Amino acid sequence: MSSAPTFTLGAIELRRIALPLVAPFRTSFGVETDRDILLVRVELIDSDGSTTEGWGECVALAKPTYSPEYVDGAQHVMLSHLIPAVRHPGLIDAAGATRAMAHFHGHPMAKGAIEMAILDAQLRSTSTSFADFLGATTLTIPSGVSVGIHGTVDSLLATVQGYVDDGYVRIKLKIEPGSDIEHVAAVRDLIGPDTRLQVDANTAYRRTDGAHLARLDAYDLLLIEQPLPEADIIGHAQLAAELDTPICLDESLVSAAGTADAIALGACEIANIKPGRVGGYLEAVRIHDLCVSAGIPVWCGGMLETGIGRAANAILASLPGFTLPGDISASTRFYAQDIVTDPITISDGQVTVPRSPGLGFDIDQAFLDQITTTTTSA
Ligand code: NPG
Repeated sequence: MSSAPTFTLGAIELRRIALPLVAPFRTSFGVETDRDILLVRVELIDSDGSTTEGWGECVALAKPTYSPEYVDGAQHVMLSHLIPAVRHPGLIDAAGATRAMAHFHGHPMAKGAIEMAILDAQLRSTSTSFADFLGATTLTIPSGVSVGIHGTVDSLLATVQGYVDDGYVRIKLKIEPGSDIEHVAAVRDLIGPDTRLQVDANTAYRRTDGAHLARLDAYDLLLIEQPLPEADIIGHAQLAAELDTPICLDESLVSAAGTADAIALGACEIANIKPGRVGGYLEAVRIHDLCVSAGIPVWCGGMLETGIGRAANAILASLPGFTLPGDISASTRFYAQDIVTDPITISDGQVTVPRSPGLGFDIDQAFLDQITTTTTSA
């Protein structure tokens, strides 16, 4: 990564937008039907006095179900603590902003969205693409899709067939006790042995479920993601020894240091990297780098992002350690209309890595204004 110039922070605006999902998305922790999304808009002023706008997307959900953060809380901590801290140093860039927020515990999704907006503006101000900033050269990445828990096997198979027809190269099934072995068996039967398949439990099992989860070994899965609660690193290491299917961590990994520890303990055979969960794209790159050094395959997770986060994730996932397809599906997988004019699409199962200046998207201002519920200056 090249070093960045420093800027003065101008206006900061927090926007909330309301976007319905094209279909309900059920996981072991609940059902999402509509998104209430917090966006951060910053203005950076460079040494010539010219102003550049940048956008960040906070991936916190409406309720603290995936992790402790939730969208109202994220907005509160930004306004009360994080933004005042970032304003304090005077000159700033994305890495400096993150350092300025570091003394506050937790809140990685809120911190990550602020860092993201500043990174976007700083790259745009020098007409640099995020891909060039990262040194990423891959032009396209394979696209995987995440499939929610379905009430019946028949409806699950109909949904999966639709995604196979759309060209997705990897299917991820959400599972929970009671909706697991039978669902996986039926989907493997439908898609055949050659289509990549993995499962995500979102912490729904316990250490004592090892024998049950070992039944998944029969279905040649790429991985099982986060079977146990996030704090149970030792439990994941025990499961890794019990199962042939590799254990992948998601919710447990909130920093590079913690990821290194989980790998050292044998709890993390594959890593899901989600920039929002780890406090931003810069920490995500550090996790990528340490996983590459440790020989741990990584892939890029998703948090139902709009075109802002989806573009940035596609660029991150073009780094060489991302050897498994990520949850970077077409925008239409979740949204009928996106807030960018250049939403992520798939073609032959691939997503083109954005290369425009900044994080790789252009805001559709008219649509954004139409779906904005509140705007707050900070
Ligand atoms: O493609 O953006 C996407 C969603 C991928 O399944 C996905 N995300 O735990 O990984 C997850 C999961 C999820 C996160 C689901 C938040 C619901 C909310």
